Amino acid sequence: MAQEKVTNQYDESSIQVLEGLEAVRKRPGMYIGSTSVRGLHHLVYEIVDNSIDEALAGYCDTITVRILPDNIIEVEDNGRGIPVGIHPKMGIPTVEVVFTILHAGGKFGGGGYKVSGGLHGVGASVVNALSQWLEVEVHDGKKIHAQRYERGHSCGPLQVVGDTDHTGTKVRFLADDQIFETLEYEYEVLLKRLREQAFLNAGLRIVFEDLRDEEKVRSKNLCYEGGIREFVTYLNKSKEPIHEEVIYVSGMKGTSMAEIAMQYTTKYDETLISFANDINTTEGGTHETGFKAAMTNVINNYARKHNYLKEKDSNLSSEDVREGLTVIISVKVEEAQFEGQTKTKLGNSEVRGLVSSIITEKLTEFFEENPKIAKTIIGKAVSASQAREAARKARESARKSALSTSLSLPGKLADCQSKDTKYTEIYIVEGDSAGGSAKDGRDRRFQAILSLWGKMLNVEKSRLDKVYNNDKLQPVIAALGTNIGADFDLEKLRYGKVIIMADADVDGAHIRTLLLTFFFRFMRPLIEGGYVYTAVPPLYKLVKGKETRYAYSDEERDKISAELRGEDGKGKVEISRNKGLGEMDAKELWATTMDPETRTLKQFTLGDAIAADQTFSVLMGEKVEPRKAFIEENAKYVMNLDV
Ligand code: 1YM
Repeated sequence: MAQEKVTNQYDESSIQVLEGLEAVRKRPGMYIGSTSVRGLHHLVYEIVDNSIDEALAGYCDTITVRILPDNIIEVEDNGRGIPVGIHPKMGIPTVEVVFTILHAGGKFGGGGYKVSGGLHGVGASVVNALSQWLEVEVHDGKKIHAQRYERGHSCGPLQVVGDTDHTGTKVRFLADDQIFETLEYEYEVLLKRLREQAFLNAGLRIVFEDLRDEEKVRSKNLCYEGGIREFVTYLNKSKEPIHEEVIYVSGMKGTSMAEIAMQYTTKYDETLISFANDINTTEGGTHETGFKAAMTNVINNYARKHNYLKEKDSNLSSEDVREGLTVIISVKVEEAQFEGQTKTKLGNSEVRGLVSSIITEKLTEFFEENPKIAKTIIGKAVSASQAREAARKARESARKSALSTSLSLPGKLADCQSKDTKYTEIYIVEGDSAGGSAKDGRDRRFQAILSLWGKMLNVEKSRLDKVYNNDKLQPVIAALGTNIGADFDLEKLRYGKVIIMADADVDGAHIRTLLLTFFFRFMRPLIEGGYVYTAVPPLYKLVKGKETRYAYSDEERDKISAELRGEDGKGKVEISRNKGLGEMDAKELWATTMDPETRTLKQFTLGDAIAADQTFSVLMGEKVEPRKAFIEENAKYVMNLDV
């Protein structure tokens, strides 16, 4: 019905464009990427983008985004309000054109930086087409003009519905359940994107409210006067910067502009996030390549000029100069070209030169004015370069020694006879006495034992080169045969199961955390593939006369104890706590912990490994406060472990 009414209003040429909105419903993926929860969130971004355009044009300073009950979205801004006058070509109010006609963009109003791949207000009609209903309200300073649409078609003419004393636009919509797999918005996902937009538009206030559950109302007031500088501070809040001030440089050329904010931390990885017209360019592009090339040049030139690099030294690499760097690059270009698989790669070639010249001029200037900061940064890059060189050497010597293959298997490895990974397993055992019992008690046909000794390695503080040379982890790498990091090869794994066997006390927990963290960071496919297990030794030993039984929990202990006493409840059952693996003899260890027929194994998941990794970071990292908090919080747990 609604459709008939609408089509009657238009002339021939506009009927053709009307079919455009049907095309959006037929192939939604082409317009918003997908109909999954991702596409659903995209609807919100499209409407918010129009408000942000208005902010960029300088007419709007506050945007409110609300998730209302039943997943209705409301976006409101205090801009000029979408024009309500009759559109000269279409003969209907411009606001109605904006919402009901799929236009190419750029035709309505000019100037400013175009977002969403260069289309102005074009998202509004797409959102409308993909909504069960949408209502728009325009405040023009005097009157409120309102119109409602259902699945893209207006339900009636634009009407004045009241008076107002301000200007702005309010849009409310319910996504179409005929189109989307789910209508449930994720608060955190929307928050992340809105926060990003607030950082990118310094001073713009974005209020975000989740009003779906009246008992769990969430709201955020996002406004950052410092813009992308504050973005860097925000990203570094749990890291340790090596210089206090966030470095900020910006510049313009023609109608394009670029700004860059950055700060180095003690971390080893790099966080580089780039935007073009407020769109996160995850596939990179010319702004990123310009930045990287110029950074490398500037830092090498400065290092040579001030003698941090001697003539004989080779240049610092592109990776070296960005180790531990957190950087935001934001560019605004009038005709942005988005390329790549997901249209998130910036193609404009002039931007490479713009970013590169800003870094070359302004960063050099900054270094000359702040020699202390320059020295710190170059020191970091030089040590990155040395670590890279050391890692390369260690890798090479590891490769060479791997040539003498199984000869280089560690001395503490008691290998098994079978080579068939369908059956083989390796027990990694902490401590020599437990290792001895395990070696004697095992089924040598398919069970290998590796005893670990030597100092504990602080993985958090180590780079790859230290891992290669560490006397505790080296035997593990050699025994498993897979190598590590970029050289990891699952095909070369020598056992079908990797079983960590350690005591149920603090030391045992420590070695488990260490190994799991190590696997997580350097042999992740091992955990992802479900190859890593922990053996579960018994907690109690129960003896009555000649009969010995083992219990793995308190409940089991009580049950077995009752069984042993028998019906008459007579006879003394001796119950002892298992002190440790080292105190079991070979037979006991086999019967309780190693016999595939009776033992319990717990398979480690990626979740366990991530938790271990975090525990490790906290326990071994450089920050004292979180470590203290962690230990206090877990004191009870640690004591329980320490049986
Ligand atoms: C909650 C969504 O869409 N705000 C918004 C949109 C527009 C304007 C202001 C606007 C733009 C211009 C002139 C111009 C749009 N207008 C158009 C079109 N908020 C929201 N606020 N006057 C007002 O660009 O010249 C498209 S979007 F085409 F009608 F001008």
